[in-house]
Formats: sequence, structure tokens, C-alpha cells
Amino acid sequence: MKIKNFIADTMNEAMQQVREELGGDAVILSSQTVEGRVHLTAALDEETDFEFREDDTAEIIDTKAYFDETSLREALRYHGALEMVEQHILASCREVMRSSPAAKDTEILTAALKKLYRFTPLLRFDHRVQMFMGTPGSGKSTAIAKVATQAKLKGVKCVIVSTDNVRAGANRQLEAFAGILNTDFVFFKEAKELYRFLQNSENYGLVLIDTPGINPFIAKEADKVAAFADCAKCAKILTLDAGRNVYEAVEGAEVFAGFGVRYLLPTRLDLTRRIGSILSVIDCCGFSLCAASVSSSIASGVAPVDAASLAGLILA
Ligand SMILES: Nc1nc2c(ncn2[C@@H]2O[C@H](COP(=O)(O)OP(=O)(O)OP(=O)(O)O)[C@@H](O)[C@H]2O)c(=O)[nH]1
Ligand SMILES: [Mg+2]
Repeated sequence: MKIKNFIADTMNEAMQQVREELGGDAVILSSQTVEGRVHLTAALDEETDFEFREDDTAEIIDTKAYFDETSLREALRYHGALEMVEQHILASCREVMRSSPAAKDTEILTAALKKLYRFTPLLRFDHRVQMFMGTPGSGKSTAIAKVATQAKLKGVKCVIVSTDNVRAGANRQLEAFAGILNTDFVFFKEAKELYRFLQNSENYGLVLIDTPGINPFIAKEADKVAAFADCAKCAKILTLDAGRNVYEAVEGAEVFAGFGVRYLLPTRLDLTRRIGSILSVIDCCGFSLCAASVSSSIASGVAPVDAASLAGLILA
């Protein structure tokens, strides 16, 4: 600290000297008039560089013992999720670790995924009308045939609806499935026909609607499903090849989210080892995971997915 006395004829002059010598941050400690002159004592608190000795420094706590996330981080990195998604999941893991430091990686990751994402089992058939959307060959018709088979086994009366007037043979394929299952099958070319049908479909416990596969990045293609999506108030499910490039998957899924898609059904998980695209899509689009397709065989059905099975896939 710098302390100095100033003497001047007037207070203004004294203050002027203080400002010139010590600057605007100076503090007046005392002021008095002696024999008609102003005496000021002013001080300036200067910053001091402290020198730490080694034994002065605070003890650094090794937090690694509590928050060792190396293996979780490596597992997530392997799957190639978007960096931001990896950070979300790790932050959620840290939160879990704070409250349960002794938990195993699987338990931590399961709890973290449960906090972050939604899982809606498709096979509870809570949603009576389900519309499947996706890119060409993403597994819509296969998923529908699988769900219809599972519904049949549970005694749920089901109808398969095709709106796919784009791909030659698409209807024949689904119609053949429906025939084998002895399940009703209808085909509508126009959205208004589908709308009318849905108005009178209460006798079905489950209505499964197939849509044409589209390229979501071409507006004209998107128009092919937009009208059908608009006319049906239902659970809209995106089928996504789990092995798709993560950026393509997220950007495409965002377009489908615009059609009202809220559920994700990853397909071809049997052919995929990295699930970064699935994690990134549910994180970025807020979709709920509703089931997964892990085989081309209709008889094997779709598999239920929850936080524990997703954690298992990540750590496998
Ligand atoms: N290995 C494997 N193959 C699958 C799976 N799901 C679908 N497939 C196969 O992927 C191909 C395309 O499946 P579809 O169900 O016809 O796909 P789609 O989306 O209906 O195709 P479009 O109607 O042409 O748009 C078929 O050969 C299926 O057998 C899966 O989970 N695993
Ligand atoms: Mg199809």
C-alpha cells in the first residue's frame, strides 16, 4: 500500500494532486485544515504478487478416484456418437457417479441413459395406430411384419395398411405377409382415403401403416409422405439402419421429426457394432426408443429396448 500526504490551498487543489500522483483509485484516509491550508492523507492499495512456497499451496485432491470415467469415455468414443452427445452422456454419468460412487460402469451408464432418454415399449401396443417412416430399404415393411406377428401371438386384432404406391412390388410383399398371418390388409393411394379409414378403424386393436421410402433431403420426395403423415394422428416411428453415417442419420431424422415422428426403431442391429447414430438421433431429435430390429427374420420379431440393453450395447 502506498500512503502519502498532500498540502494545498484548497480542497480541490489537494484532490487534484491526489489524483495525479495516486490515480483515481486512491482513498482519502484523513483531511484537516492547518493554518488555512488543506492537509490530506491518501492511500493506494496496490496489487501485490504473492509468492507461494510449495508448502503454502492447497492440497490437490485426486478426484480420479471418485470420477474415473476413462472406460466409459472410451466405450462411447468407439461408437462414434456426435461429440456433443458423448458429452451429454458423460455429464449424466458423472451425476450418477456423484450419488453412487461405488456403482459399476453398467449401472452408472444405465442410470445415466435412463435420465437422458425415453424408452417406449412398442409391444405394449399402447399406441393403437402406428405409422412407419424412413428412407428406402430402412426396414419399415419388415418391422411392420414383425410387429403384426407379435400382435397376432398376443391375440391383438391387427390391420396392415400400405400407402406405398412408389415401389413396384412393395404392396404385394406386405399383402403376402398379411395373408400368411391371416391379418387384414388394405392399400390407400390417397391421404384422404387413409383418413376416412382411420375414422372407422376402432374395431382394430392395432393399425400398422407402411409408407413409401423417401429421401428426406429432396423436397419432392418428402411430399410423398407428408400428406399421409398429416392426416393420421398416430405414433410415428422412424426406422433407421443403425449402421448409417451419424451426420446423415441425424440430419435425415430431423426432417422426419418435422413430419411428427417421435419414436425410433433402429434396424439391422445384427449387422452393426457401432451405435453412435442411434445415440445421436435420440439425443438430437428427442425421439423415444421403441424397439429394435436385430434380424431379417420376421419370426424373430422386434426386440424391446430399455436403458439397460442400450448400456449393454455401448459397453459390449
Ligand atoms: N439383417 C437384417 N436385415 C434386415 C433387418 N430389417 C430389415 N432387413 C432387410 O432389409 C431389406 C429391406 O427391408 P424392408 O423391410 O423391405 O425395407 P423398407 O424400408 O420397407 O424398404 P422400402 O419399402 O423399399 O422403402 C430386406 O432385405 C430385409 O430383409 C434387420 O434388422 N436385420
Ligand atoms: Mg417396404
